[in-house]
Amino acid sequence: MSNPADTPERRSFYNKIDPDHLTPLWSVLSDLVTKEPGSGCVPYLWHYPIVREYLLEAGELISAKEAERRVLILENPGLRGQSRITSSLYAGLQLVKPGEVAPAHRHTQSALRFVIEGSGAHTAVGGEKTRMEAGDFVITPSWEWHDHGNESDQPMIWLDGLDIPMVQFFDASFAEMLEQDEQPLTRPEGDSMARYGEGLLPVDYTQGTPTSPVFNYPYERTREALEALRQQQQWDICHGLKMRYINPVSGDYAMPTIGTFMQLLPVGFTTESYRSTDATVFVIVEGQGKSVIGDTECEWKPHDIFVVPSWFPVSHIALSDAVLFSYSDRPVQKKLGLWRESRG
Ligand code: 1HN
Repeated sequence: MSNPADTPERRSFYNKIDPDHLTPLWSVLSDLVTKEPGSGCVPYLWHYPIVREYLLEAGELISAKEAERRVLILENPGLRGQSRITSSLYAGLQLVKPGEVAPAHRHTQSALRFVIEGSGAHTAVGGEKTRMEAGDFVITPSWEWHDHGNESDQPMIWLDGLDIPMVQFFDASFAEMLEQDEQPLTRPEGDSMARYGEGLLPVDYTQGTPTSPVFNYPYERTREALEALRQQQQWDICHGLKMRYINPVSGDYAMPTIGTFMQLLPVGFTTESYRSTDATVFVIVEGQGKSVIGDTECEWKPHDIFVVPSWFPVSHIALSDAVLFSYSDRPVQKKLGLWRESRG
């Protein structure tokens, strides 16, 4: 499919209608309705040690309080200047140093934290504090107050994943700061896990929002589940052993706009080529290996971050036992009836 050629008569017609804010569809149709996905989003891998150095340097340049959030944005090389790692999602690496506070605010954008490094720093969400460890997946639902602090003696670094481009697309951004740096705590630490995350729910509980009421999914539990399941040796040819994080109330994804996943690939495992329409951000939790994304080869080590664009075939090769966290806009595409995958 290509657009009809311009002729002098046609161009003069286009120029004539232009001041009235009109433009011909036939000149742009094949760019609007493409045979296959193709946004400009490209495969790319960020080596963690490089970004980590820069982030620590940023830590000498500006405080978490002054920055509000001290973050280096991971910008897809094909989408520079747009604060996007994929067309629909944002990613950044955030540093909170010992003694710092990232002040309380709230916004309509939903956020996930995936903890890369450090131990014992906290985030407070909706009146409850949770201490974070490497590998934990932590949620900040839309419009919940959240602030971060670090009472440990080491810097903490995590990946922020947000649905910023989606909210931008819908022009539905609202945000506000709390007067105090830290929100008042109304529930003890562990309350939401006990209430919602133990295979139990308060007897008359009905959920008001689409986001999981569990807001910290500790890596310790996730890793234990993967380890128990690997004993079965039932490997999916495209995914190895791959689980999705759920909202225990509905069984749906933990967040309405972002799907999150954790997978284990045993040493020597090579996945069959797989593609899907949800461009996906991967974080290496454990292990070493390589992913072939279209024609691009990405060699990875722990804490590296890479992106697989929509409809690019991907195959992973584990050179040691490997654990990969990933996130994408799959819940949205599925709800809209848009999501497609192709295996093998
Ligand atoms: C945000 O609230 C956080 O709370 C991190 O840590 C990154 C990027 C854009 C908008 C809000 C946070 C963010 C953000």
